[in-house]
Amino acid sequence: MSLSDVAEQVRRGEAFLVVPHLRPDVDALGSSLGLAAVLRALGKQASVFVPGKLPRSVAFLVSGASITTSVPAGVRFDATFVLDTATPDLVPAGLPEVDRRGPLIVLDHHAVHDDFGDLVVRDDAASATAELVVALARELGLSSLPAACATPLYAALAADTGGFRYPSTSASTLRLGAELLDAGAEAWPVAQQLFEVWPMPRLRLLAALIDGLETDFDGRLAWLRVSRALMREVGVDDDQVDGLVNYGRMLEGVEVSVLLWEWPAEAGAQATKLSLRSNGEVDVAQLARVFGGGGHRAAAGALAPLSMERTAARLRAELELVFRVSGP
Ligand SMILES: [Mn+2]
Repeated sequence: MSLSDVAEQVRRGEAFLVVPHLRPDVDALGSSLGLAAVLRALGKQASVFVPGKLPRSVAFLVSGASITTSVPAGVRFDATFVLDTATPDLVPAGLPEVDRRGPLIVLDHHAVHDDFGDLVVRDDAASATAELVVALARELGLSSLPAACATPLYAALAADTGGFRYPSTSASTLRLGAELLDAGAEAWPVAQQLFEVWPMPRLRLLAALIDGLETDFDGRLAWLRVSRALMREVGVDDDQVDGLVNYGRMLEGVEVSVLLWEWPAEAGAQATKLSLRSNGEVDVAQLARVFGGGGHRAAAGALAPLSMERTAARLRAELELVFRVSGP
């Protein structure tokens, strides 16, 4: 399937539902807000549906009524877009029945993913899902990008490229960034929201994490662990743990950084969230796959229905194979 099929659906429809993945990150929500702005610029109706509590890290993207926490009643959508979502279990619950939501259109850039959706455009060469939103806008004949999509799409690009640093950053990524600045995005305020202005509890959590950092496999692996007890002690919630795995990768010699994160489990069950980062040598998306997750070569994650210790043991066994193959 191609963007022209998706564009055809848009041309034929009037009202669209746009949904980022659960606990949306900046690319998921920024792409959703950007797509809604593109659809509105074409004279369509668009609702961005984000149920539940909005992660603090993406709150800066939202103003006024730009998102809704419940699907508007009585509206029949011509299609529902699901953005930046690798697996169906990351699609939020509460979507309308199929006769009210229309076909499910997936726009995504995850290399490792499940197959779901009625129309799927997935390009793992795209640095962010935001790139696909812009490509769709062009396919739909928008000659310039509407001002309302500038900041959310610029933020999405900057977030998923680590501030235009990761190998996914191409000349066209930078050209698109420039175009979004021309359309009204501001580089420094976005960068501050993405990479600076941390609340004190998050800095304290980082200090505790670095304090507890352990290396393994002759320094090629960094382990970071976050327990619920530590989170309570420093006063952070789950959305402030996101992204801290990157600090393990900063240590010289580390090829893979693992953050194990005790997940709130129901009815006595145990669960552990894994965040994985690599310097590009090891494909951590394949490791995440072992635990039913997905992601990109250098950044991936999963939720394991296991205790932290059992998750660590299972992952270590996998890593033993990986490191044996790739050699020192
Ligand atoms: Mn993304």
